[in-house]
Amino acid sequence: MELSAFDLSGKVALVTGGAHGIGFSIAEGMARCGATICFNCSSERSLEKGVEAYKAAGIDAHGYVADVTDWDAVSAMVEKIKAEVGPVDILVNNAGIIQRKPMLETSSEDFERVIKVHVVGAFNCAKAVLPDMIEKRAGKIINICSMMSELGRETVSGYAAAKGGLKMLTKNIASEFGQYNIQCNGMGPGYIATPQTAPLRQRQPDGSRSPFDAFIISKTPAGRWGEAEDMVGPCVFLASHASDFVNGQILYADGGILAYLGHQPQ
Ligand code: NAP
Ligand code: GCO
Repeated sequence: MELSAFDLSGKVALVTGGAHGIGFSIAEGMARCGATICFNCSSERSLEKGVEAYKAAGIDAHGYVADVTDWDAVSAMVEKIKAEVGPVDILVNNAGIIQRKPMLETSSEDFERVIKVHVVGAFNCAKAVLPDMIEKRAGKIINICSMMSELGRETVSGYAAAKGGLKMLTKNIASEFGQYNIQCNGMGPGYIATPQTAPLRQRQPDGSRSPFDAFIISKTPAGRWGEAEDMVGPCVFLASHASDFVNGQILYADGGILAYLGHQPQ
């Protein structure tokens, strides 16, 4: 194998929810490895900010507003990308939301919305890009999973159900389309410092860590929150020829959380 196995030159990558946070960093990293970047988000305001951020990073990205839960919008976006940029070679299903509420206070509508964004959204985007991947006999789909693909915790019933579902959708896409040289894998971030987790990291009035923040640090063998940049290497690997015989796996980039029982009593 040569270093060029990681080269993404000539590839068109669509990163959903790529206007900021983890999606932006993954897209930025893939651009550095040669890919042409397309991203979407849910509002014009976010699109403008995203386009500016890519410009500031020296990346000529193609941005679109499209709600991943809306099949017509996703299908129209993928057609537009095909006409303007080319067929999608790499899809990163990253768009996501979270609601933190005890299960008994969660409405079925709220629960359903979280499932819809993560699971139906990933299904819609994969379904829209798969026909061209099948025709090319090549394609990479990366689903952004979570610690909650494996673990539960209080207040995130919808999110855990969604990320567990996304893990199984990953395995199913791998099973159904592996015959066409299409690989679908998941990348599971640990606890990463992005706007999504900002409420969990809010400092106490005296400047010290909140109990949840300290809890996460103690559960993470690396002893820190992850940065969005930490997610780039695993995703570039899963997007590149270096992973052509890796299919249906979830690669966790969590600083060791899932391997660790927790601090032994002192
Ligand atoms: P973020 O900063 O909140 O970014 C989420 C992105 O998803 C935003 O660009 C948002 O669009 C987009 N989005 C949400 N709903 C959408 C919809 N219906 N249609 C289209 N786009 C939509 O979150 P993040 O922390 O970077 O997380 C990115 C992914 O990683 C999520 O799937 C999340 O669950 C997962 N994850 C995060 C962590 C963590 O610790 N941060 C850990 C594990 C997994 P707008 O810009 O328009 O709002
Ligand atoms: C939470 C967090 C997590 C992370 C992430 C973990 O409330 O516990 O938001 O769910 O965002 O998905 O990998």
